[in-house]
Amino acid sequence: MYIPPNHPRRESLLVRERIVEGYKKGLVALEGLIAHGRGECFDYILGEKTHSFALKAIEAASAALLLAEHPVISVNGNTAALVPREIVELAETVNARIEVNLFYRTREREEAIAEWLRKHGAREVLGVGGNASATIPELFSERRRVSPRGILIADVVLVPLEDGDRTEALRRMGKTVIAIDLNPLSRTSRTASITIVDNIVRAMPLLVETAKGMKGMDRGRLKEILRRYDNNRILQEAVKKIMERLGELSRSRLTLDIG
Ligand code: PTJ
Repeated sequence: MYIPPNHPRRESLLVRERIVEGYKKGLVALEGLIAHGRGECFDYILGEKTHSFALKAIEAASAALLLAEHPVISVNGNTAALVPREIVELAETVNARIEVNLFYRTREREEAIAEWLRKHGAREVLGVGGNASATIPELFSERRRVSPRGILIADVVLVPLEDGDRTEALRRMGKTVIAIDLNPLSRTSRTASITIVDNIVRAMPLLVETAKGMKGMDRGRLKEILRRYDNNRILQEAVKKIMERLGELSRSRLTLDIG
């Protein structure tokens, strides 16, 4: 679809087109389009920019990934469609494995996503077909099926656009869970160890850049960053920002002049 360069909602519409394209390519679930719309709504309220609470979470996430022994990036349809290059770059930077893990799992979509990631440079993609032969306890969705070389043994898992049940199950297994979710009130956001409240299209490039920048830091400094990090405070800051933005808007002129 052609979007004029001066369209006021151009950036958001271009991202929406990428999700639709992802659906047409067989990467994104139909439900993924709805999930994206929910994200758009929060992003709109947050002013479609990265705030300081997200930057602090990105720093902590980089520290956790760099300190991890078995870091894993869990990839679903929306994530694959929006940030395939960044997934591969982050995996290379922090030495993480990439695993496809779908809520609405089908063999076709699993394979299409793995192929798409390989096309963007991924050397190995776990979680496809018989490869996902282990099970996460207490989880009943298709997300329970994981790779014994990936999520099952991971100590740190990055789960962009996740569902609450699995975040909780992974935490119960003692893993550090990093979420990227525009909704600071979602169960995922509230259950994760580190929540990046930002759009994945902005957060992932920043996460790659930050992790690259912190790669040379000594482990003591990385541990100190993690020790000081407080996810509850970060979520409170995100909710405060939403209130602030709505407060400002409620006091401003809302009607638009058209002539
Ligand atoms: O590919 P599958 O089968 O694994 O399915 C993936 C979806 C995303 C459909 C599935 O995980 C799902 O239904 O997710 P939920 O429960 O709708 O949660 C998605 C969360 O991601 C919501 O809290 C949204 O606000 C948030 N979100 C949506 N788009 C973005 C986002 N957060 C950050 N960046 C986005 N672009």
